[in-house]
Amino acid sequence: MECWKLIPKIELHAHLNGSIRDTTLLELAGGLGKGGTVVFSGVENVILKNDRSLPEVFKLFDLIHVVTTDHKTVTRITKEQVIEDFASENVVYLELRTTPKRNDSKGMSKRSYMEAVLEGIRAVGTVEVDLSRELVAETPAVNETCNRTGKKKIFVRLLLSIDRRETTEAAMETVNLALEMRRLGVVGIDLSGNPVIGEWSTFLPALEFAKMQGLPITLHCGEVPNPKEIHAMLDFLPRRIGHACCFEQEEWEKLKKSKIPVEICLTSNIITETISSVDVHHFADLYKSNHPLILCTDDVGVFSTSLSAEYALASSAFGLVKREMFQLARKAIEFIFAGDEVKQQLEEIFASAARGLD
Ligand code: 6MZ
Repeated sequence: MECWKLIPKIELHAHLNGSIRDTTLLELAGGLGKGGTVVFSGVENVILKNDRSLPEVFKLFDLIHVVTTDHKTVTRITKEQVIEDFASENVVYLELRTTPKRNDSKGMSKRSYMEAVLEGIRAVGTVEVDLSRELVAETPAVNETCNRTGKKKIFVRLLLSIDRRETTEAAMETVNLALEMRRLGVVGIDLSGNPVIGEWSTFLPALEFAKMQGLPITLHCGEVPNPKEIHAMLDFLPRRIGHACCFEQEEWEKLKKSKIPVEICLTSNIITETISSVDVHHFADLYKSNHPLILCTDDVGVFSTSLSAEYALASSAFGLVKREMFQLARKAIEFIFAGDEVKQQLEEIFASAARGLD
């Protein structure tokens, strides 16, 4: 695993509340258990369960949200669990996605939720975080994964997720928030949530508006069989899609023609049984066809994985050697939502790492 940890990596599909360590969730649930808000033993069983079907995953998310959704906790999980954990994996660019949440009982609006996320990112002290274009302009370019102080450096950008349970108005509120927060590191919009809930037509007006405003969009697409929706999503021409598990021949043809990059989350797909085993995973065909793809984690906490573990799995399952895996990681630069300046800096990081390969 150490060799996969050492190569620089780009993470483009990671959900904030899915990326929390079990130990932290248990600690937080323990606190709520003492206050009588949750029954700790029940929560413990759900958190420590290893095999999770797709419907069970969404029940778990509802539970995680009970445990995490107050400003202080959102700040903490962003700082400790997510940014520091990804940096320790040698992730050099992280596009972290999260669903802005309104929670009246905690005095939380979608905006104040996002401010708590930003506070968590800014509070990171153990690694140097590059959060927005403005900061890049102020800081001299550093071409290595470590800066002058010897700290690791990670670029972090945010995607705001629209949950499939939301109304058109709520989705529009998220898009407007993303537009307002563009200067603060928000680079795009994601559509996610339980794939058996909600209609494409509900989210389309907000997604079209986002596209019109120049916000890049990624869609969870084909996590369950739904040919009509898959076709509509591909016709929308998002900048990327996630998963693409339940495609039929016609959909594969359309996808390949479109060249829309696919965010691949191997362990997530296997644990949720959207793909029966890694040897029949569509990664192999897409890779062979030279279709743009990016190896990602989805939810490192929920699926007990890491980006290095996903690289190790892909390498062993599909017979790819270190240099090929390195190229796969490097190619992801093309598909990030941040601008050319960041791409240029990432190119330099990978060029420098390539010299030390083998
Ligand atoms: C679809 C997923 C997901 O936004 O609260 N999410 N949506 N498919 C998946 N694959 C298993 N994994 C996570 O993070 C948790 C939310 O991300 C979405 C769900 O809406 C979940 O509630 P945030 O930070």
